[in-house]
Amino acid sequence: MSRPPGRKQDSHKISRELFVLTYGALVAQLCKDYEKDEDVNSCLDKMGYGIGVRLIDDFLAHSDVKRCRSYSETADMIAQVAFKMYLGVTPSVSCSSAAGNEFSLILDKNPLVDFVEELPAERASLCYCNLLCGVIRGALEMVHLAAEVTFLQDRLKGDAVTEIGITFLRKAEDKKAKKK
Ligand code: MYR
Repeated sequence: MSRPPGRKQDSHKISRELFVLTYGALVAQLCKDYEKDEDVNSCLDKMGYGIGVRLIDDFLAHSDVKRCRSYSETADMIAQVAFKMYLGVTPSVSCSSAAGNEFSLILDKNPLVDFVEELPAERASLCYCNLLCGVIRGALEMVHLAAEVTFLQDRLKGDAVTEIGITFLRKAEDKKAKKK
């Protein structure tokens, strides 16, 4: 039996909406469980890390990407391939350090907050989407790239854009090589 056109797109939309709503329920539950925003943020980051270390296999299996030769290529791949694949958006990328290891992903649209108007006043330090930082950190670690990933700006907090900062840290091998 043939499928009516548009059906697949509809089901993707529904599952994305379900995912976004489920994510909101998760954050709401963590806010009940933890009084301090910092604890919620850290919990989301840890959960994201656990997802990232598993997600990388799926990403490499389905994206057909080659090994990146620079931090810049890796940042572009995260924005153009991974974000597009899993969230349906493509952040713009800019390098923010002379050393070439710090990048910003700027999201004009963040699907994870589709149903969120604003953060409650008593949750001003909440990084609502902190799970994403953990996902990126965990995935990168699996390809031997240590990185710090944090939200630098957040539209939910009144900033003009949402910006995720990725700082690639020196690889363990680089440090050993320098000591010799
Ligand atoms: C390589 O050089 O071996 C490839 C590096 C690929 C890194 C891909 C990291 C994926 C991050 C997933 C983020 C998903 C966010 C929704």
